[in-house]
This record gives sequence, structure tokens and C-alpha cells, in this order.
Amino acid sequence: MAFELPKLPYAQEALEPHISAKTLSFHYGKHHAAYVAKLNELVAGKPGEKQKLEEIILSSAKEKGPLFNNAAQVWNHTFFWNCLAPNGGGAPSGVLADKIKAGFGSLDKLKEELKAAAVGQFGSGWAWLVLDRGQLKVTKTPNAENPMILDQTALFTIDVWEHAYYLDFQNRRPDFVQTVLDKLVNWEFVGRNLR
Ligand code: MN3
Repeated sequence: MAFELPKLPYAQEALEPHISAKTLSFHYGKHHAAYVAKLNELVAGKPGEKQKLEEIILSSAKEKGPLFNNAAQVWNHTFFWNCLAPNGGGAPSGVLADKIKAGFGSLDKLKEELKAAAVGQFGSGWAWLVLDRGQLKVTKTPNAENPMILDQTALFTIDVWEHAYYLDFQNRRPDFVQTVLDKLVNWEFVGRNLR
């Protein structure tokens, strides 16, 4: 197997009561795993087998076909799991805190922008905090698209595909997003992505 499903950085029940073990068992154990399996199928016997995930994403970004979609979804989900932590939330510190204050005025303002992006993404996709030419920005992307293909550095993301929240929140995407922002963000990981 060229690509492997990375281990979750915490136990499947570790994000409860906010995100259930049942959601993670499907979202990580089925959806994320399926993207890895499909990617392996697509690169079998091809140059992609020996490429890095990032190389595949960048080289297939123009067509946005199955190879891009599965490779990018593998990357996006691995990144998303790392953006969350049991006992997450709270406030960032250090350089990240300074940059948030300079760029958005306050952490609350940043959270408002992230929520608006996440709720405003029509259909499936992702909301992001990115570094774009030295500036923090909030963005959103449809389907599997991500900041890498726009020459931006991803700092944080929220998956807003329905499979991310439907078992726990049903149609209430805004409540899911608010819960992630208030209770689960791993600000330490987000800050590390600045470097
Ligand atoms: Mn997902």
C-alpha cells in the first residue's frame, strides 16, 4: 500500500460529548479510510505510487478529477483531526495570538468569521484559517479543494461535509461549528502551522 490511514491523534471517544465516538467511527473509520483506499487504487502501478501526497495534490489540482479529490481528502482529514483536541478551545497564545489580534481585532472576531465561512459554504466543503502572503485570512473551499492549491498555508480547518456533523447535530451545522470553535480547537497545533 502506497498510502496508509494515519492514526487518529486521540481515542475515538476522546472528543465526546461534542463529537461522538460514533461520528468518528464513521468519519475516520469509514470516510477517511475510504479516501485512502481509493487513492491507493488510483495510483497502483502508476508514478503516483512513489510520490508524496502533497505532490499528487498539486499535480492533479488542475483537473480536479478522482485522483485530486481522493488525495486532497486524505490530506484534509488528517489535517482536520490534528486541528482538534480533547479539552481544546480556549485561546491561542504567542505569535498566533498576536497575529489574530492584528488581523481580526480579537479572537471572537476570528471565530465569527470562521463560523460565517463554515455556515456559508453551500453544500460540501471546508472552512479554513490560512496564511496568505504573511496575512491571516479566513476562506472556504468546496468539496476537496484546499489552501495548498491556492499557494496558501493552512493553519486550521473545519470539515463542513454533512458526514462531519449529521449524527450528532443533524441539520444544525452552525451548532457544530460553534462547538468546534469553543470546545475543540487545538490552538497549539494551529500555532505550530505558522512556522
Ligand atoms: Mn469529512
